[in-house]
Amino acid sequence: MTSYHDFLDQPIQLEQLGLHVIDLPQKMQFRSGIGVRKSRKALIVSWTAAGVMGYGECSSRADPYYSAEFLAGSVLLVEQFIAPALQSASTYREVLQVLDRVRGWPFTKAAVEFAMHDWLWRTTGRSIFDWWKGARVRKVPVGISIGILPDAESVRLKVRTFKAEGYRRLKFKVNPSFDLSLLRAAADLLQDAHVSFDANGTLMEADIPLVRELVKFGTALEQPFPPYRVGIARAVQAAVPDLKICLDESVKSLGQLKMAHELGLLDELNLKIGRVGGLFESLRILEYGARQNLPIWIGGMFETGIGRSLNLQMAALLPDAKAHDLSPSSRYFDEDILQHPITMSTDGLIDLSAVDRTVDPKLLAKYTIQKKILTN
Ligand code: OSB
Ligand code: MG
Repeated sequence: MTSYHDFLDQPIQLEQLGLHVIDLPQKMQFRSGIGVRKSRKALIVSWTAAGVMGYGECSSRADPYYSAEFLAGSVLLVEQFIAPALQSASTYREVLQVLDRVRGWPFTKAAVEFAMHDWLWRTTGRSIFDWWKGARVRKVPVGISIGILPDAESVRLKVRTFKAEGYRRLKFKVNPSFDLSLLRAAADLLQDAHVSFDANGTLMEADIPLVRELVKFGTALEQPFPPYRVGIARAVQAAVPDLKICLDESVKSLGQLKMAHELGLLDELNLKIGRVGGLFESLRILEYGARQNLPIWIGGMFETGIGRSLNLQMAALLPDAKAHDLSPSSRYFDEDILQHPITMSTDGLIDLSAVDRTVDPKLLAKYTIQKKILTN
């Protein structure tokens, strides 16, 4: 084999596809431009054959407010269209062909690929990452995404705590009513920190004054405008020449990334493996980024350890990234569904060699609120 493309020739088997809807309580609520969330409701796909079970997590939200995908729809899509079509697939490539036929729904399709890939890895010890030719790191630098907070005191407290925990970037969620005085009240603490902002597509031309203030921090502004509102982006870019844009929601495939890049709509990419439809597409995006000198880092969606451990493997292929949104599970959940929760050192690194991806079936069952087993 000479490249990760050849890995798609790997034969696969499938006896049962499992759909596990979990509801994992969060330690605290999280407010962003999207809304408020209190627990992680998600679909976990299991892929079983030859006595081995692989798992894949669908990162999208239960509601359609981040992207068009939503949990109940993901379950229906797999049940009615993907599972029946998988019956004839006998290689990795054929599974991707089944998934490619479905328009949209990248997170859901990716979860099926993740489960299959996990099964393949547990069965053969081989993974698509083995065929990546570029450099990689063993320790992955981590940043934290901070929800919109109610007052200056909580901002100071969080900033102090997260700096002490070692996070290498503090990413603040913002929206059009974001109160900059809260940040000013923490200016002394933020001075030596790497600060960035994520608007989750909520800003418009009217928010130029806010954008002007945010760019003073010198970092890219993540998904400032709603996806595909090129006119707004152009207008704000013209009004605020220092604006650097990091795209998230807008980029759902390599094709969309190329288009946005050619149109001058981004300076860096928050790559969520699920959002672009999976592992294979993500590796193609990594190659494009390397060729074009486009900075890429890996984003998260509050995954459980199942999704997080995969995100971390992808992040390891980006040696130049300063920080990825991949906080350890303990930040969100009292209990994860891996046997051993993922942990971060006080210098903000997660050591991949210490990540054990074994799922605890008892914990998975404990947090499962709906389950379907589809027999192939
Ligand atoms: O916009 O990056 C985002 C979580 C859910 C939905 C969208 C986003 C996020 C995050 C969380 O920022 C980052 C993380 O998982 O640590
Ligand atoms: Mg984002």
